[in-house]
Amino acid sequence: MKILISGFEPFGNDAINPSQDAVLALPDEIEGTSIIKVILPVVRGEASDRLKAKILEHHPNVVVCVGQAGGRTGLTIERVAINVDDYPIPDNAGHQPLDEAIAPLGPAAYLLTLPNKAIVTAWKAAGYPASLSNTAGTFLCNHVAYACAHFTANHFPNLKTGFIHIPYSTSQSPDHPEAFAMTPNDLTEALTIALKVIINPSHPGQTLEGTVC
Ligand code: PCA
Repeated sequence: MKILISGFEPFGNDAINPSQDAVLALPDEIEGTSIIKVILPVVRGEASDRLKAKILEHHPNVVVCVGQAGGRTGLTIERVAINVDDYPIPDNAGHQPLDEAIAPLGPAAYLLTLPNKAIVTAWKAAGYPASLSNTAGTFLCNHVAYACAHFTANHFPNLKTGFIHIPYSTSQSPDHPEAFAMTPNDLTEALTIALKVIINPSHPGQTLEGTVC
């Protein structure tokens, strides 16, 4: 089994993106499963193109995308990605589409297919604040989640895809003193826990074969 996991480069006013650091800190193998890592630019089009190229290169069984959601007060896993680009700030190349479709002929939304609730349960059991989120926003994270789901629905329908938003890391606390943050080690551990749930789904009613939301 192979899992492709992506993080993002820093964007906006932040010099660090904890998703990049947490993804790169993961081991190359967990419980016999290869963990393939890729860091995506925060640039419309380029981010999903790089992810699609990695899918075509490695043919993973699962794709887990990870991004920063500064200001959230815990780990969140996304239930849905919507067919909307409506950027609150410009991306790293200066694009700021407003109310545009990601895929003009695509469906309005995709329900993502990771074992969301099992992952939230495992995070909570490890003592981390965590919840299922019903919006990935309308910036690059939602864009990549949607583009990945759309691409795989059309080309690799058995491939499971999903999106994890992590909060700020404590290494960003000097710039965001009031915001909730987790240590870099805990963020990497949280991703490891999510990957272990995906590798060994055991939550009743929710496995890789079917997500009960
Ligand atoms: N977070 C942004 C884009 C990149 C990232 O890490 C988002 O939530 O859309």
